[in-house]
Amino acid sequence: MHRTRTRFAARVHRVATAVERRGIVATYELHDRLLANAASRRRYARTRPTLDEMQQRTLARLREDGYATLPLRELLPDTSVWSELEADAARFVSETEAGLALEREGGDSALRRRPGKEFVVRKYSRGAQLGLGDPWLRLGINPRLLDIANTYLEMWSKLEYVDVWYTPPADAEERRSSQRWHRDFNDRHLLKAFLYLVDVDDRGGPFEYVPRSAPGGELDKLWPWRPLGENYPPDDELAERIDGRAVTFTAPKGTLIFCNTSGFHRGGFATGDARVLATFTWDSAASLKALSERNYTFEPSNGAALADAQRYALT
Ligand SMILES: O=C(O)CCC(=O)C(=O)O
Repeated sequence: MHRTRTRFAARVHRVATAVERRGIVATYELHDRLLANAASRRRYARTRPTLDEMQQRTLARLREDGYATLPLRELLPDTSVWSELEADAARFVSETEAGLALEREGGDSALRRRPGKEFVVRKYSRGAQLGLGDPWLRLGINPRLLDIANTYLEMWSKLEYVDVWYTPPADAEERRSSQRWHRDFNDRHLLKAFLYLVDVDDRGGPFEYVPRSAPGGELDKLWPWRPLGENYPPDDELAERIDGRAVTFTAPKGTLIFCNTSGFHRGGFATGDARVLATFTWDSAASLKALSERNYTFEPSNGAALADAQRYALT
């Protein structure tokens, strides 16, 4: 009797999960085609930003290959922006290294990690309350970056994730989770940026990407992106299919990598030095309705002037 009930419960659970998954997919598609994203597309169409030549070059590369890189200082020549980011990153690195030393001695630290991806220490992880005093949040809505994101996505985007990551050299032999080839689950309308805060060589866990594998690219049929789809194909099969076409981003500190990570990518398998980077995700309102959740709450401050597209990105 007990065995029968258990089997029945397992079946109910399976059916309930399948129904729930169908609901999530339907909600996403509805918001992508008809509701939230339709409104974001209209907003974008009414107020298309004007891009300068460097932004246009970045956009053209993104459209062609799904990625584009440039030194941050070329996009943002104001040196005070970089100095503030660098000082904040240095504080995060020294707090993280102190926490890691404590853990090595058997103590408990307050370092933030996520289950399943413990190899990354995060400045914010989830539940951060961020205002315009935060230099990383400000970078995520800086019009020099946000205008590229919105033009690439052809809609007003949402800044879904902002964080700084410290990835120590791997203590495992094998690649795990995002160190393996995968497509991000968040959205088919997706742009990420990674800003290297240290020099990253081939032993520093460089980011890697398969050009033209994002939706609309010539390799988009390889284990294609789907809402709640199977995003991690067997590594050896993928390696065989892409046949050496992946790009490895070894690059100096200050390099900004824009990338549509609904295409195949991996990284963070550091074997030499620790890797430190800031990361930003812009995606669509439909993603926030169904597939993803912001990792921060925006705390507006009185009197701070935000353009409409910036406010939209944060709320
Ligand atoms: O750490 C990396 O280089 C890869 C990160 C990644 O997979 C992601 O942000 O989706």
